[in-house]
Amino acid sequence: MAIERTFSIIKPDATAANKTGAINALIEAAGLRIIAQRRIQMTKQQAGRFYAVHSERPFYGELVNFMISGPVVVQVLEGENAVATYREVMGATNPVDAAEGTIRKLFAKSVGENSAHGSDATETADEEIPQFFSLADITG
Ligand code: 3AN
Repeated sequence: MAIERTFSIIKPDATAANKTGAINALIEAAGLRIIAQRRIQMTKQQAGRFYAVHSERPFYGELVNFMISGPVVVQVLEGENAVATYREVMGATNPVDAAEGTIRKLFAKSVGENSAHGSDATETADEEIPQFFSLADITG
């Protein structure tokens, strides 16, 4: 299996609920390594660019405003099949559909305030990681 990197965001609902450590424990229990991590307040411009792919969706404005409503923790995760592994750890987008024991089942409030972001492909991770980390920030 391939060692991959994926980009993760612990979203404002989860930082407000003080769940950063609990989420990191789930990430590490799944065999993923947190090889870069920073707690930041996203700007509207950063959030707008990050979610630009959803700019035509009706929830785009709400999503951008939510992502700047409080601090987030941006991360680079590394491990075997990191993209798919982390999406399994996160669970389905809507917490109602998320499997037991996943981040979204345990902590998410709604489909919008859903506690975590994870890249959907390695190509996406390659676009998302440099928006928040320089190469020098990442020590594998
Ligand atoms: P995922 O994050 O599981 O890949 P996407 O790519 O479909 O899900 O959606 C990106 C983000 O947009 C979600 N994490 C969620 O925060 C938000 N979102 C998706 N669908 C809705 C919706 N119906 N209403 C509000 N926000 C949504």
